[in-house]
Amino acid sequence: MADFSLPQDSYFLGFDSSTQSLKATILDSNLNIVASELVHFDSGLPHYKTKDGVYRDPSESGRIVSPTLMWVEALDLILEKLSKSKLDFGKIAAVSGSGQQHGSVYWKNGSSQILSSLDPKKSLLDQLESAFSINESPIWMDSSTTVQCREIEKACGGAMELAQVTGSRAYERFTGPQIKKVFDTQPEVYKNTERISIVSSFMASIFIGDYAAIDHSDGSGMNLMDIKERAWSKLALEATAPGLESKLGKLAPAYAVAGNIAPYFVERYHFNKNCLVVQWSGDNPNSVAGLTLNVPGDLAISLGTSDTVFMITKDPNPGLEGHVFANPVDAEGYMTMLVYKNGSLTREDVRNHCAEKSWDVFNKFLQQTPPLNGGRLGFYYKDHEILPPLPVGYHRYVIENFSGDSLDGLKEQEEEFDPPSEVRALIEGQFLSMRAHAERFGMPSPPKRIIATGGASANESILSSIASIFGCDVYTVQRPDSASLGAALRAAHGWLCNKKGGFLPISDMYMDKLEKTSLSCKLSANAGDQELVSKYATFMKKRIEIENSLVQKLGRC
Ligand code: XUL
Repeated sequence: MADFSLPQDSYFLGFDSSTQSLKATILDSNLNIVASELVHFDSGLPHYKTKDGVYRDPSESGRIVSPTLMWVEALDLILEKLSKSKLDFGKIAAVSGSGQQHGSVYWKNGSSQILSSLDPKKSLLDQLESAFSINESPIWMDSSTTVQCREIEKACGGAMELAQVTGSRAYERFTGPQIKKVFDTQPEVYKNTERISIVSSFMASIFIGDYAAIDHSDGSGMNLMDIKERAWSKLALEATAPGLESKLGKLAPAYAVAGNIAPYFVERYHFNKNCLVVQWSGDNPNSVAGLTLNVPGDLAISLGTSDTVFMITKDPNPGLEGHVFANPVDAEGYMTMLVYKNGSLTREDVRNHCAEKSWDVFNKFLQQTPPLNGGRLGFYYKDHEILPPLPVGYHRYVIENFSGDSLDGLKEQEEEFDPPSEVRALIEGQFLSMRAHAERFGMPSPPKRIIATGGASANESILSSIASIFGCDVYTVQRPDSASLGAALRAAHGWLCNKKGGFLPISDMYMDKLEKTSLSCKLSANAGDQELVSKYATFMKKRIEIENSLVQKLGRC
């Protein structure tokens, strides 16, 4: 039998170009972390004057962008920082990465020339300064393209039809509607653009010194790809903008090699010239890889700037809610995902307002309040929410005399709850919403287990609320960033697939040694008692009724 083990004494480098930072994780050939690094955009590159890595445009409602060049500058900076780790870059066999999903980069006509001749004596910033036809990339937090969404859905025969082809109905942050907005509002700029990358393929392009393909998984987040064919959908392309296919270039599987590393990195940072650049993908697909989510019925919850819920499936069933993407480590499988825009920034907002800006106080409040919060239900949207589609606003309700079954006497409440109840209403609200929507999207109830990741997964009080609400054990992973770890793992997977000359199941790579690697996970909260779980089910039903009426009153249909 051929040997498909990783070469001893080699490293695999993964990045995560996310909203607030650029992170890197290096794995050795036993899949253990040997180095990691981070550049925080607001503090590490303060001259861009971003807040949380973004600009929220005060003059255009919902417009949220990031300076493309900040991502470019961060790349040199993180490589300089990593070189100080004394790790021999010459031993890095493959590089891959994650990008925040959906964000788009517009390369000006003629820029492929600049990209293919990067001079190692100059910085990336100096050389790419004039490479873009748009300097501020629209990102996933943007919600300014509702008009384009409705037009695309209409041209494709309706929201459901678009979802069935591309895996999602049209969403404001998805790349297709964003590109359509550029075409509709700045046709000259669109004309002056030779290539449109998404954040993942953009970073991969710099690494190979050429335009990289868009991988199938991140490509599923564009409203442009036929997820079953894993090819551009002609119908969606035509509904979006003319001449788009040539600006997007090719699609490729996530496990494919995008190219060899460019001479810029060989000469400036001493990478080996044979180092492979494996296709970059989205942060969420890479988290699915990094969390080793291999069993249907497992649920992963990532608690970051956005909160996301993932499941894997062989049998996609896209609908009007949630998303279906190609699974980045299964050539034929899919992953399903729910995304909440109001994640950690909203938890921080409530913490700052009600809990003296302290997580200790926040946790104390969570522990001292009873489950079901005396019937108090809260909806907290600091940013325009994706699921459900609701504008900024905080809404509070009380079910009087709530004992876990009777739902009579619902009252809307204008004023805030007392601070401890406010904290519980936020946390219960976020996870009841996740449970309700995940059940609608096919999650078994209870799920087999939950793997929690992201910043807030370090918070034990939050984890035990999750265990009580979902009624299953919650595991955590001892790693800071599953997206960059997942990218490093995929770098190794891509390296092996390349050696084999085709797809290899990723589980063959780690076989039974998972527990001995940095990919292991530990039990952090035990399933809540089943009586409480069913009371939460009743509470959740009420929450969904209120949510539906809020959407009817304030949201889009
Ligand atoms: C996914 C999404 C966010 C970003 C965050 O659809 O919009 O999770 O990927 O980086």
